Amino acid sequence: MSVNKIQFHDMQSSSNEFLVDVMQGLSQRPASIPPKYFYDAKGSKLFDAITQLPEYYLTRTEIDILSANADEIARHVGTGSILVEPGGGSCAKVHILLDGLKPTTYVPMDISKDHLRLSAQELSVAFPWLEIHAIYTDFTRELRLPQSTPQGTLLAFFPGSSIGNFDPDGAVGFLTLIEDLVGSGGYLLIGVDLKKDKAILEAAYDDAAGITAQFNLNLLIRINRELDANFDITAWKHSSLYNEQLGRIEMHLVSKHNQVVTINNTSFSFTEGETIHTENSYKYSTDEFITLASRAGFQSDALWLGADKLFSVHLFRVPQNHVKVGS
Ligand code: AVJ
Repeated sequence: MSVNKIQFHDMQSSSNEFLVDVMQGLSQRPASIPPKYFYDAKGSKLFDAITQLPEYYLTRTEIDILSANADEIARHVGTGSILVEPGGGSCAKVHILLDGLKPTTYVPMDISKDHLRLSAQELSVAFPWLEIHAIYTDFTRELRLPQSTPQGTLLAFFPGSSIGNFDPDGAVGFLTLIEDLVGSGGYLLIGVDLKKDKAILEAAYDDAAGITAQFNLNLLIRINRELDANFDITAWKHSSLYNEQLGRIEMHLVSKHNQVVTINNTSFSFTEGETIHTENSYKYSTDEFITLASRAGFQSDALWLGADKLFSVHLFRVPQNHVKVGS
């Protein structure tokens, strides 16, 4: 049975982190909530729907780039690697790479347990030769491999422009964790959304069908359900704007009028027009991102662009002789 080839490792930490983060974020002005909390069961479904939208070019463009260049990626990295995917709960894009890359082991890391279990099982059926070590963890806090991971060149895969959720310094910090994980001679294959026309960017985050608006507002529905809160969902509206100066899409929830919300017996007041900042999605030119990754110790190995330069996929490597300052 292929199921013998799957191992599950639970490395999850605290349980009331969601409450702590929401209370903290809403106590500040401007108020904010970390975007990782979008992804409850409903939020994950809505995100899947977003990836199918005509305006949301990111997913389909990245899949096209990976499909067209899977063999070339494999030629760079070589076969027999250990493929690690932080946030790889759906194991979706990795399918494209597996036939060419032939890694011995795939290590998806995700907080969404059920999602990860099901997709790891599906993947194991489709690729019976592949060893899968699925890790339940919040990779934004913890990025380490289980002791039982076999030897081999490490390749981290971080698709989807998820790196855009960090601000640039945070992105360097996270890439440094990845650099540490893959070590000298290791690789990073990462999808990064490119700077482009403001109208194209804003449409991608404010679609005509209103799915992104639902995705944003679902955060309040989740808070009501899980944290004993009383947000009036109809009193908030979705907003998505490209901040050209900072090179990022900002998503906010805008208060339609003055209101008071109670969460876990604590009251929070919001005035009309006040916002809760729910997500940043940074966009980078190819040069900007290569410079950013170099701050984390990565060297550019290859770069692929999608049709109309809508999206980029970078392959980085940690130089063999790379010695870290201070170690
Ligand atoms: C999953 C963070 C890459 O920023 O494009 C999509 C999330 N938010 N529409 C992105 C998202 C609104 C997405 N990432």
